[in-house]
This record gives sequence, structure tokens and C-alpha cells, in this order.
Amino acid sequence: MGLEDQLKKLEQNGLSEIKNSGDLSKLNDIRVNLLGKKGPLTEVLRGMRDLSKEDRPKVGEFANRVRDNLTATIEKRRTELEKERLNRKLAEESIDVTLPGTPVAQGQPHVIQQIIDQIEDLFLGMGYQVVQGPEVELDRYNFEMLNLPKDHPARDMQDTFYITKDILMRSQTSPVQARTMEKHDFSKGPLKMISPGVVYRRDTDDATHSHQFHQVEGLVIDKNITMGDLKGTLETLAQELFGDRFEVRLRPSYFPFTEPSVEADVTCFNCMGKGCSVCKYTGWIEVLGAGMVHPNVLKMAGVDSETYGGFAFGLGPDRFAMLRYGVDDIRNFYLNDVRFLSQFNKRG
Ligand code: 2U9
Repeated sequence: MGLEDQLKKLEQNGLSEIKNSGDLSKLNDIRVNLLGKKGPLTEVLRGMRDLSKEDRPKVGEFANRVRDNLTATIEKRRTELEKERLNRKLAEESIDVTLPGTPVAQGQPHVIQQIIDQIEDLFLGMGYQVVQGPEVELDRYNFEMLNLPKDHPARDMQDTFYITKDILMRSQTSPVQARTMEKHDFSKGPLKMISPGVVYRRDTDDATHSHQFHQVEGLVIDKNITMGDLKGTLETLAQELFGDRFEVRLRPSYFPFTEPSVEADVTCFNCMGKGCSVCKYTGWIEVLGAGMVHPNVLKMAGVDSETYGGFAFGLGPDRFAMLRYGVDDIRNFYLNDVRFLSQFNKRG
């Protein structure tokens, strides 16, 4: 068979192989087989050496046409196959947007944090700053500066986790107020702050005691602050947390850092003051402690107690949460059982 016939046969075979190739990798194999260095076309071209000078250009031209035709046909088939592959992919991967999605479990802030957030929002709205401080504290800020010197009997009121003689786990958030008051420049205006956070006491855990719980304390220092300001502030707080119909009643009490000191009761949410088992038939529920800041506390923080004075209060969000949701064991808040905690999902 002459070279031209060989080439024709090769072309025909090649074209039919290309036409029948079902996928891109097969097509590539065909290309390598037909046109590669070891392929039949190269082989035929090599045979051109034996042709006469006159025949060579003619056969050469013919061979080039065959190669170009095969190359162009392979390219055409490749485009077709790529299009087919894309169409198949689009059909397979089409998304039915009407199908229901996979539900994603949503978390929420811890129930105690939800109460703290609500208190923060209220006080931020009244121009207070929210200040946080260290949980590992110096005895000086936790006790001394709050009018509780080393020999003070009231230190027994709260057993404390000591780390060294001078360093302890804070037993209240008051040291944050003491630190802030010490730094505050009163010539620039009053100090209005709340300090939410975790505190620690050496209590044995039971239904109403936890060695770790939360406090939110508030402090206002300015000229001419009165007990009326304190009562109004506490009423605003009670109405924010419980509702408009709630009243506040102050009873005398004692704290080393305030004088006079008071305990604040709020109308019982269960019987609205009529008397029930929740409020032990008094119509009132004790919710926080407060008072006018003791002059010693002001002096120790370097504040002129003749010119400036103020009020402070402290409350326990754990107790608030127990009252609001009827939780009878404080330990539930610290066990991190999602079955318990997910009940307080604001998103419903
Ligand atoms: C400074 C001056 C005064 C903070 C106060 C209370 C009264 C109080 C307790 C209530 C329940 C804490 O959560 S609880 O255990 N607190 O009764 N706290 S006045 O007085 C301060 C704080 C800081 C510099």
C-alpha cells in the first residue's frame, strides 16, 4: 500500500475513533496514539525518506492535511465532550430550593448572662459604664478598701478562697468599683458604673449556695446624691426586671462599706403583695442590698468625702433567675446540662 493510501486509512480510522470516543480521557488517549511520537502518523512520515524528491512534497502536504484534520476533529470533539460534561454536571447538581434545609441547633446566652445583659442595657441607657475587673484579687481591694480591715469581724461573714496571704479569689465585685473610683477624675464629672461578674465563696454547695456565683454591683459618686436617688434607681431596676406594677421597700441593714445600709424588697411576683408561700406571707421578696457609700471607703480611694458622696447596691443574678423562673436549686446553673439551659432560649 502506498503512503497516501496508508494515510487515508489512518485518517478514516482516526476520524471514526474520535467520533466514537465517549469521554475526555479516552479522547486524549486517542490523540496521543494517533499523533504522538510513537503513533502511526509519525511512522508513516518516517517512511517519506524512501520517497523520490518529486513525490515527497505532495505526500508531505497530504500528510500535513491529515494531521491538521485529525487535530481539528479532536478539538471539535473535545469541545463537544466538555459541553456534555458541563450539562451533565449542571443537571446533577441542580438545587431544589423548595426542599427543607437541615436544621441547625441554635445556642443562646446562659440564662444568668441573659439577666446580666438586661441589667447592663438598662444602666447603659442611664449613662452608667459597665466595668469588669480581675477575679484573682488583692486582699487590699477586696477587703481593706471596702472598710474591712484585717481584724474586722465582718470578714467572717464571707469565707474566702485565699491563694496567698494577700491574694484571693474575689468574694464580691466591689474591688472593681474600688479600683475604678481610685482612678476616676471627679473634676471631669460623676462616676456612674456597674460591675457584673463571677465571685467565689468557700461555701459547701447545696440548693441555695454555690461556691461560685454572680453579682452585679452598682456605684454612683457625685455631689448631692441622696437616698432618694438610690430608691428611684432601684425602682427603675425592679420595674425593668419584673414589670411596671412592682414596688420597692427599703429596710435598715448593715454592710461595712455603706452607711446607712438597706436591704431592698420587691413586691412578690407570685401574689403581687397579697401574701403566699413564695414570699412567706409577707407580700415582699428580698432582692438586693444597698446603701450610701461609707466615708471611709471614699477616703481610702482618695475621694474627698466632704464634697462627694454616693450610693451603691449589690444584687445576685442567680437569685433573680431562681425567682423569675421558679428554679429551686442554684446548682442547675453551673452543671451545664443543655436540657436545663435550653429552656431559657429567648428565640423560643
Ligand atoms: C464600693 C462601695 C460600696 C456594694 C453593695 C451590697 C450592698 C449587697 C449583696 C447582695 C446579694 C451581694 O449578690 S449578693 O451576695 N450585696 O448587699 N453590695 S452595697 O457596695 C459597694 C461596693 C463598692 C466601692
